[in-house]
Amino acid sequence: MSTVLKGTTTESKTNTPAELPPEFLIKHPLQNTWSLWFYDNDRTKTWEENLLELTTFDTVEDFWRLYHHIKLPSELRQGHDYAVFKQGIRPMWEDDANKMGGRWLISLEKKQRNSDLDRFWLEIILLLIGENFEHSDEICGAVVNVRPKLDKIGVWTADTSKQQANLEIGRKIKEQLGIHGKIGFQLHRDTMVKHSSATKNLYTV
Ligand code: MGP
Repeated sequence: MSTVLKGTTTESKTNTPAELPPEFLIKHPLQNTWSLWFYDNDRTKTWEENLLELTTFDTVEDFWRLYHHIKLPSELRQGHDYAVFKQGIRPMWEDDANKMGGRWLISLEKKQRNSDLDRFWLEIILLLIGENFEHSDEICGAVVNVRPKLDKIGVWTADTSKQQANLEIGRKIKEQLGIHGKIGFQLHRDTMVKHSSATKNLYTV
């Protein structure tokens, strides 16, 4: 966990809970419980062994507390990932919830690590946990890969055959992130067996 925690800072003195009005103590529940995963990239371990479920959260307040205590994607070491998935779904192709699914893929150029990576990742998490898609039930989770070549953010959905739902999700992602170019949706079963760096798109928006 220390790899993802921000350095300790001296906390400013805040009011104790007893001094706050009651409305400040109410936590706002999320529709789903979400898990935060971290991919460690330890070369002595298998891909699956490197995948660690760090914690879960199910309120708005617990999300922000977590968010402020962990490193931003741009602060992670290259080769590391974060994933935020609905509790019970592992961020891997093999999970039953992902087997028939795919991902909307946002590839970022190197210079976008400074300008866009952290902002895009936060926007995506807020879209997910706020259930801001018309077809939120189709959402499994999202992954950010920090890589020397291209950083990537993928939004994973459950069923590639649901064209309308997937297109709605893709359009919403583009609109929310302010992306002007095209983004593509790829089947996990194609990504799994790809032989070149490019996997063909099933949908583009
Ligand atoms: P990656 O971490 O998703 O992308 O996959 P990266 O590092 O940018 O590499 P590229 O291939 O997209 O250019 C890297 C490798 O991790 C894959 O080739 C697999 O070997 C392994 N891997 C990634 N995922 C998401 C899975 C998964 O869901 N299941 C399994 N078994 N291996 C995976």
